[in-house]
Amino acid sequence: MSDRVKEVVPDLIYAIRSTLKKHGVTFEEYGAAMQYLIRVQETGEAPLFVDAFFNATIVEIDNETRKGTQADIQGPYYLNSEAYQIISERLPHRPIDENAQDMVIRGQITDTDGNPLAGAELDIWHSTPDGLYSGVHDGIDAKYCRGRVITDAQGRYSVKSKLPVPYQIPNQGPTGELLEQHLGRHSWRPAHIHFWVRADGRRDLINQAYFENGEWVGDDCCETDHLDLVVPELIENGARVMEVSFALDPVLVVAAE
Ligand code: MBD
Ligand code: FE
Repeated sequence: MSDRVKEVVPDLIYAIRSTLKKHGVTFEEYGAAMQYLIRVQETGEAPLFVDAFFNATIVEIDNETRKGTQADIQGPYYLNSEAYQIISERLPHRPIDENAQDMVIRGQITDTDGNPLAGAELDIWHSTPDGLYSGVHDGIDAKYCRGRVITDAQGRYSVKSKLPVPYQIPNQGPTGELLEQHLGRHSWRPAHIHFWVRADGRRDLINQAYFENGEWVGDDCCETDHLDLVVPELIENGARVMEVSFALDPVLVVAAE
């Protein structure tokens, strides 16, 4: 790891220095940037800020060595493994979301040859129907809109939940402010469902599914263009069905030095 730091960090510093020189950055601007970074830290937006600008690049690199389903950005709101209880039927929702639009998320996990993977685990998380993440925003209990499902003998899973909506990065915060006020961009992500899929002998896959015809699909402020999983519109018994299947690559074998 420390060898990697020696390899990567000097290049990073060089790239930043070249940019500062190219634009003749002044003391005043240097100070403003410093204050900005302090604000990112103080508002707790460091994970959001880093993911908004750099997560998609790491995903791009990771995808170069995948033959199965391509990965997508994780985003800042996974929390940790302990936040995920095994769910057999439905992800918990807040009592106030009882009348929100129902959703079914279902699909199959296979290897890259199409063989079903039984006992694969999916951690699933998404926003509340009013665009908030549990355990992160407004003191919402971390159990809501999160859960772990296990595939059956055919590699299939199915879980109910409530429909998420497009997500706006808080625009009073430094990340949203940079996007909107200083870069002239917007701060919206299309509605999405996050997945972290694991199976024995397979490479972990972090992914997201999007809604066909959803607002901001293809115009994500986090610039992820891995929209392989834009799920066609399907309604069954009043519930929006999200058919989301994944083909998992074998674990990466790193060549010995
Ligand atoms: C999100 O919900 C998200 O998934 C990402 C990647 C960034 C900000 C908010
Ligand atoms: Fe998200």
